Amino acid sequence: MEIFNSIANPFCSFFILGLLLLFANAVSLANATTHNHDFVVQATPVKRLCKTHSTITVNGQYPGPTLEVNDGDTLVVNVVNKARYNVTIHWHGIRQMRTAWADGPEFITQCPIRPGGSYTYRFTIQGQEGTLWWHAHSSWLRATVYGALIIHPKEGSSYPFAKPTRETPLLLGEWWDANPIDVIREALRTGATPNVSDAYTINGQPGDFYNCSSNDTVIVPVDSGETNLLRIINSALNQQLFFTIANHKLTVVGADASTLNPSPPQSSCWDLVRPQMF
Ligand SMILES: [Cu+2]
Repeated sequence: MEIFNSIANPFCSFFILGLLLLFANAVSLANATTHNHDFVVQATPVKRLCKTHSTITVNGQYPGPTLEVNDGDTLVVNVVNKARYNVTIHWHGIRQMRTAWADGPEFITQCPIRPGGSYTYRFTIQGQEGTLWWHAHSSWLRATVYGALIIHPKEGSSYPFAKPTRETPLLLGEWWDANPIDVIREALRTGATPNVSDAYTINGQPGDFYNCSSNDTVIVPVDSGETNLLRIINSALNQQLFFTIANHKLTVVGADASTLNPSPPQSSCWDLVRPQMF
């Protein structure tokens, strides 16, 4: 009997500890959500700088859809390739914990999705919050196949700074008045640097300095005195970009899906080393 007790007691404590761990795990997973999305990669007529191109997009949108999740959530994205190029999607800045095959760079973590094929990415966001982005990781498809990936704090927790009045994603990009795939192919063929882009874009729009663009400038409405959270993504391919707002100071509260604490730096201009996200 005594022998039985000395074995049974430690076993019993391990059993209870195991039950407690299981329970704690279930509680932490209770609020986590699984987000299902379909990404159809397809040629879409897009008119910029007075000319319509057959542009590769996701779901016909340029830039592509914005994904919004909470820390702890799972993303399931079924990518269907209806374009004539190979494609993969990279989830830029996501720490792929035990899901390295979902990272996306072609020929590094996966074979490309062939025209007519599909692939489902599945991963969980763990311990990250802020602004990231997703983009194609095959050739130069990422010139037009990209979008914002916004990670809100875990359900029930808040930002470590005052709640902003508004949140606005700003995706800075480049537009070629040509097929971007042709631009990189030509550069590889000749050994020269790729042709520079024909316009810089904000949320896919070149703005009113460019031809045929004056009606499509991105306008973010703000009221005097309010605090705005700008989610700035440098989705340009080749250029280093600088971001500033005339007569305003910017406070950086986070970078690369981490918040900066406790005293965020202030400046009037930020240098965005590609492809950083603030
Ligand atoms: Cu990337």
